[in-house]
Amino acid sequence: MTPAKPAMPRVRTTFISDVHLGFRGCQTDYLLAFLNQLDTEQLVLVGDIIDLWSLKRSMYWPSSHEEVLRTILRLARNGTRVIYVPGNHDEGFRELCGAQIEGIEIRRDFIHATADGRRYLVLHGDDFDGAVKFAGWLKNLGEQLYDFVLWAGRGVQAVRHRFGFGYWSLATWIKEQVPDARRYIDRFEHAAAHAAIRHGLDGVICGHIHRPGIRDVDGVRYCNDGDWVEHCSALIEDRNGRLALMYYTGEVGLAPLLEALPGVLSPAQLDAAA
Ligand SMILES: [Mn+2]
Repeated sequence: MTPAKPAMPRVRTTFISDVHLGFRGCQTDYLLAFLNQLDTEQLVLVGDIIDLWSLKRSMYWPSSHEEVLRTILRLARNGTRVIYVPGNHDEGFRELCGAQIEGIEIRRDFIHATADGRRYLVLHGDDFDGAVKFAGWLKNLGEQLYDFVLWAGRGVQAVRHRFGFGYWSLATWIKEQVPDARRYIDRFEHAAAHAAIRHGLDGVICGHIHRPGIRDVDGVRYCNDGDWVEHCSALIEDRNGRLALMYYTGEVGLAPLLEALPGVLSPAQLDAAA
């Protein structure tokens, strides 16, 4: 007898960004495993889903990248509300803001109301590059060097995997060694938080800097859903409106990870509460 598949907790909203399809650094295996297990009422794509800059530099479009798009379209067909907020690497899609294509709503930004009534500004985050007034490590390092570091990191990861070590990102480690990195992140977080304050909202949800995090900044909540190049992270809203970050690098099934998030009820707990 095969053991019963653990039931997947249903979450209210899943935010992901900075997937960078068309770029070699995209962790499609983990992302596909994540999306194929996920049971979410809403999926919000917070920008840089397709990396048009990278595709312009060199055409790279393996079937796994195509499969990510197919999986997202399938979720939309099967009743998940999908909202796409283009970022700077997929800026071309901003011309389609306001349109609905294959059931996917395309928006420049929008206000997300959580189940407990809090209101968050959702946008990619490149809007704050000007306010940060600091080129940031991505530009300092240069796109080409970032590519190289991610490539080298995959080599390191392959060796680690062979010897049974878990996922680890060379690019993240390098950025942690850059003294100005923390200053850049602080400025970005403050600029994002102040956009929420200006609009009289409870918080902001964004991506862009490839740095997942949830923090209270100047009285509002700053949430960054991270990326699928280094961190393989998502921001999850449970049925009660609580927001939590999760990381998925495929070592275990998704169900136990979701159940371990604060506030996410397992199907059994939901039954007991009904
Ligand atoms: Mn971006």
